Parts: sequence; structure tokens; C-alpha cells
Amino acid sequence: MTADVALYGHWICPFATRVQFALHQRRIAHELIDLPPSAVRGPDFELPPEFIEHSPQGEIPMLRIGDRYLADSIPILEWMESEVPDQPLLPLDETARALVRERMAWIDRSAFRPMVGVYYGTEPDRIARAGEKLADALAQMGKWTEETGWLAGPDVSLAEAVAMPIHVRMAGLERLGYSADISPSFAAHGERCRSLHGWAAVAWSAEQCDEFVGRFAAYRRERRD
Ligand SMILES: N[C@@H](CCC(=O)N[C@@H](CS)C(=O)NCC(=O)O)C(=O)O
Repeated sequence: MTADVALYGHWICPFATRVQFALHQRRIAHELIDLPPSAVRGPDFELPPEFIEHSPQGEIPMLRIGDRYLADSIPILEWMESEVPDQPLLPLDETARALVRERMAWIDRSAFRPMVGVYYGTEPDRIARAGEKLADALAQMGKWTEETGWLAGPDVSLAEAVAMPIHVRMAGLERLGYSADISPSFAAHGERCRSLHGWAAVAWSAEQCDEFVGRFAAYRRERRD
């Protein structure tokens, strides 16, 4: 089955990155509608009317399949699995699925929040505290990979999609003050992820990394002045 799929997202948004990775990893043909977060939009940017209508929080990512829309990255990843069954990233076995879902939720809560805290942090002590929490989360995630190489079971899964934005922006996080050691197992997982089909679609160029760092460095200066 070939679905008519469009992603409304932007490279700098970690939540859109999850979906973009899964679309490519699963080889789902799709259109990418570049819709920057509000902080990145130019003054003349016009939101597509269907985005205003179908993204209840006004947030990217939003996905369209046919004439149906859904916002919010983890529900979107699940929706893609049920609507486009080829090359799934959710295992069929219920126990194995439950593990993937549990780890997706954990990564969202325990790694994403401190990760965002590192780059939105304005005060050095708060950035350091967020960095410590992030390091603890990455160490736990690294432990999960030690048995099979992947975050939730023997194969690449949606847990990789949820975690992928951390690998994508790690160099940028370090330039923005993340200084804790990265667990060797988590770093090795990052190397493994670089060999996945979906990686090339979400990896940042040096210019994108510079833009990310520059934007958040400017944000800090504005907040501090
Ligand atoms: N829980 C949402 C969070 C999405 C989110 O926070 N997206 C940001 C961009 S990274 C956004 O669209 N913010 C609103 C804005 O920029 O106006 C998800 O997992 O998709």
C-alpha cells in the first residue's frame, strides 16, 4: 500500500526529527512541508490553514495521511505503525511492544526534558543541573543497549526514533555547555544509529549545528541582559 503522507516539520525541532527519522527508516514516501517553530519563522511566514485547523496546540510535528491529520510526535509514530504496516518499528509481540512503549515514554520524560533544559537554560548552574540529569538518563539508556545494541529489544525500534534527536544534536549540546561525560555505551549506540537508513535524513550539517548553537547562545544573551 502506498499512502499519501506529508510531514509538517522543521530540522531544528527534535520532535519533528523523531517522525522524519521513522519515515525514512521505514522507507515511507512522503512530502516534507517545512514549517519552522514560531521562534524560527520569518515575519512574513504564513501558516498553512490546514496546520491551524489540525494542530490543536499549534505545534510541529503534524502528520497528514490521506485527508487525516495528527499532531504530537509519539502518537504520530504509533499512528504511522497502524496506518502503514510495512517495515514496522514496533514489534508484533505484545510483551516486546510494551517494552518499546515503556522506553519511549521514559526517554521522553527523563532524557528529553533535561536535554531541552540544557539548551533553553540561561543560568550556568541550571544548565549544569540539567546536564547532570541528562548524563544520568544517557547512562541508563546506554545500559539498555548493552545486551542487543538497541534501546528496547533485539532490533531497531520506535525507541530509536524517540532518542534520535539526542544523537543529532549532541555536538551542539556540548557547545552550549553540556559537559558531563557521555556514557560509552550510549556513544556506541550513536555510532550504530549513524549506519541506519534514516540517519542521513536527520543528521545535521556543520551549518545547521552552528545555527542551532548561535540561536540558543543569542537567546541566552537576550535573557541575561
Ligand atoms: N509533545 C510535542 C511537542 C512538540 C513541540 O514542542 N514542538 C515545538 C517545536 S520543537 C513547537 O511547535 N512549538 C510551538 C511553536 O513553535 O510555536 C511532541 O512530542 O510532538
